[in-house]
Amino acid sequence: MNPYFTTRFAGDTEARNFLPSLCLRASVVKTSRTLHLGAAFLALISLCLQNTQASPKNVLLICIDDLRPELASFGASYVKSPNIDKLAAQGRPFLHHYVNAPSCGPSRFTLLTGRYGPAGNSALFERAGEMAKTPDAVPPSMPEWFRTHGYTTVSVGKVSHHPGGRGGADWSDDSKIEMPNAWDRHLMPVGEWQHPRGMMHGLANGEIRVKTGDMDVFQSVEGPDTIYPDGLIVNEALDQLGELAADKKKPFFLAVGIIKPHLPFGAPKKYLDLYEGVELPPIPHSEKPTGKTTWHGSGEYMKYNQWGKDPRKDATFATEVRRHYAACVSYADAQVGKIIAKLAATGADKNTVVILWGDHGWHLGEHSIWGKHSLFEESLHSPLIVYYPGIGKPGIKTDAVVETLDIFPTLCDLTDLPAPDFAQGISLSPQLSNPEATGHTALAYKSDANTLRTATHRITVHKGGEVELYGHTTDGSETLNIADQNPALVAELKQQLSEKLAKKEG
Ligand SMILES: [Ca+2]
Repeated sequence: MNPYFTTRFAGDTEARNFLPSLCLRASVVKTSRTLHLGAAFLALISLCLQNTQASPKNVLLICIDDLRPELASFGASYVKSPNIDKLAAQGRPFLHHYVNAPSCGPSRFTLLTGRYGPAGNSALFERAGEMAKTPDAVPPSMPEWFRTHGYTTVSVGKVSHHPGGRGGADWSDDSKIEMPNAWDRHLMPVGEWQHPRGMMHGLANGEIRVKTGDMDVFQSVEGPDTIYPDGLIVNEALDQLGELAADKKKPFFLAVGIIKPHLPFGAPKKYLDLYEGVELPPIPHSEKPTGKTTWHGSGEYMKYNQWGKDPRKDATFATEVRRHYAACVSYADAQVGKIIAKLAATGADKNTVVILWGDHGWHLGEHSIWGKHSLFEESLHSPLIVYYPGIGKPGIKTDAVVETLDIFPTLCDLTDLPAPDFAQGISLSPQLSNPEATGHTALAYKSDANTLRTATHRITVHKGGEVELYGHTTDGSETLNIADQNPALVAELKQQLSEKLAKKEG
């Protein structure tokens, strides 16, 4: 028996049995047949019916790959993201949500386990290896926590690092599971793309990445959504949503992972057409930083075919790349629209918590980086929206600094599940009740450096001891390292960073 479940099940059962036992006592009251007791009985039985009819809340988690918080609802009016914006208008947009690592695998690790983890992309597979060796030493993942508390858990698309959650050469090996015990079903349609690995970097009509240098860095082919991989993923998600909502006996935890706007930037042409005549603002702070930073040479991006061009040297081409990224955002946004519309069509929208989450940001030329993998704001800042029926102050944004780690305890709060005491985040219930509520610091890490974002500063400490300190109260560009001028603040923030890292290692 996993020690993380033993005591929690007992408490949970007790809590859920409380209302029915109250109703039983009410039926005893009825035997008195006095008028006032009869009225009290009717009132109480009505209350009991209301409560016993209230099903546990479902969870719909929408993960979007490499999505910058550059959306109309987050202040970028030139981006066409009407469906995400509608969700933001009905829920709580978190304007300062930070991921715990600037890469898919380790960022998704923290979302799905509620714990800080390794910095590499194989973080969840490493965890699966530990589970095989010493299962009792590994706390349950978020979907496993919901599953063992009565939920049907399903993932479709890229939720964990590998779309579909399997390893092996083509990411389709049923004997290599990325998150054991997590899902009742973990699905990844592949269509013409042959396998999940083909879908991950697929372009139109089944083109899969064989040699990266032969694959175009962007593309826009005329056709329906299903000529690119996310169209298939979302069609499967709609089917699953219909099936899950029809099951009135069990609540569901459905996670849907949309792959765009991850590289290569391919989307149906109609989404690129949305940007016809739209002027993108200039790239802010596009200069390569001086001094020790986490700047890198944009290796992931540069591997693709760019027809001999380079956005770092060619402003016209840089704009073209940015327009294709924006087209991919609009394509992903359209998929979100379909999922939310289906949720409403099933009626489950009245009883479902919706989370929309980006797994990290992406530099579109800021600091002369085209990609993620840095510890600058652009890599770590991503969209987070939380929605549930009856949320107070819908659409009011919060500036509280929060981190991905916080999502697991938040979802437990919103669904009345027991709080997972092994999870390391902090519930966002205060910000959901009151958008003015303050947040906390956000930790992020790479193998060779760690960073802490506060409401006013970012400190980055390299393994070699070098320190970057940036102010965020007047200028968010992170171009001026003020560490040398602020030794006392550096010492204080290094201490805070050490405390968070101790929690990570603990
Ligand atoms: Ca990603």
